[in-house]
Amino acid sequence: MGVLNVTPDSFSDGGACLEVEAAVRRGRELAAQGADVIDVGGESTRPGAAEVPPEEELRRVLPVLERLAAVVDVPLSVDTRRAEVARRALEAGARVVNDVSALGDPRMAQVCAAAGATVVLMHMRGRPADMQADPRYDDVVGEVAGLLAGARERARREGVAPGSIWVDPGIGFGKTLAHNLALLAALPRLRVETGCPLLVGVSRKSFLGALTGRPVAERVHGTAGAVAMCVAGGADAVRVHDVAEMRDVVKVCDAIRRSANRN
Ligand code: HH2
Repeated sequence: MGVLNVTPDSFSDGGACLEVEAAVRRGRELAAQGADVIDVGGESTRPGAAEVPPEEELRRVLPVLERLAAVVDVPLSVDTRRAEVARRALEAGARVVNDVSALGDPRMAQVCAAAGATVVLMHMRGRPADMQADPRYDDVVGEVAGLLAGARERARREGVAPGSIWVDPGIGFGKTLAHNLALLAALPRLRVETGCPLLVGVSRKSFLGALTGRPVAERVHGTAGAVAMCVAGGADAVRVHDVAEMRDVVKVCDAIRRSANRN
C-alpha cells in the first residue's frame, strides 16, 4: 500500500502533494513503482496533530480520488476516520476505507457495507492530539488483538463481508517504543487472534528514529528492516512511502517465507 498524503502537515511527506496535479502525479508514480493499493489521506494523524474539519478533508481528497481513479488501474483507498468522508470517497472511486479509529464513527461499518468496500480497522489508543502522552497497557498484544477482534465483530454484524475486513496494530498510535516492538514481534499471534488479513504501517516512523538515531528523511533502511520482519511475521500488506524500495524487500522476504512454509 503506497501512501499519498494530501496534507500540509503529515510527518514525513506533508506539503508535497497539496495541489491536485502534484498528488495525481505522485499517485501515478506509486502505481508505476508497483503499489497494489494507493492510500489517499486528507488528515494527518501524527502525534499532536489537530483535527481537520470534514469539509476540508473532503476538499483535499475527493478531486485526487476522482482524477486518480480515471488514470490508474490499482485500487484506491481513503485514509479517514469519518463515515461521511468515506461515503463520498467511495462514490468518487475508492474501494478501500483505511480507518485508523477502527469504527470510531458509529456509521462507518454501515457505509462500508453499503458500498461493498474493504475496510482496514486500525488500533489507536486515544486521539492523535494526546495519544503519545504516557500510553499504558497491561498486555499490549492481548489488548490490541481484543479491540481489533471486537471491531471486526461489529463490522460483520453491520454487514461488511468477512473477507473484506483487514486489521492493523497501529504502530505508533498510542504506543511506546517497547509496545511497538512487542506488537511487531507478535504479528503471527495477532493474525490468529483476529482471524483477519494483517496490514502493518512502519514506514519512516519515530520508533525507527529512536532505534537508529536518524531523522525522517534517512529512515529508508530502518523501514526496510521493519518491513522484512513484518513479512517474516506473516503480514499480508505493508503501508509504505518508499514503494519502489519496499517492493523489492517484500518480494525477497515473501519468497523466503513461502519456501520455508513448503519445506
Ligand atoms: N499510519 C499513518 C497513517 N495511516 N493507516 C494504517 N492502516 N496504518 C498505519 O500505520 C498508518 C495509517 C501515519 O503515517 P503517515 O500517513 O505517513 O503520516 P500522517 O498521519 O502524519 O499523515
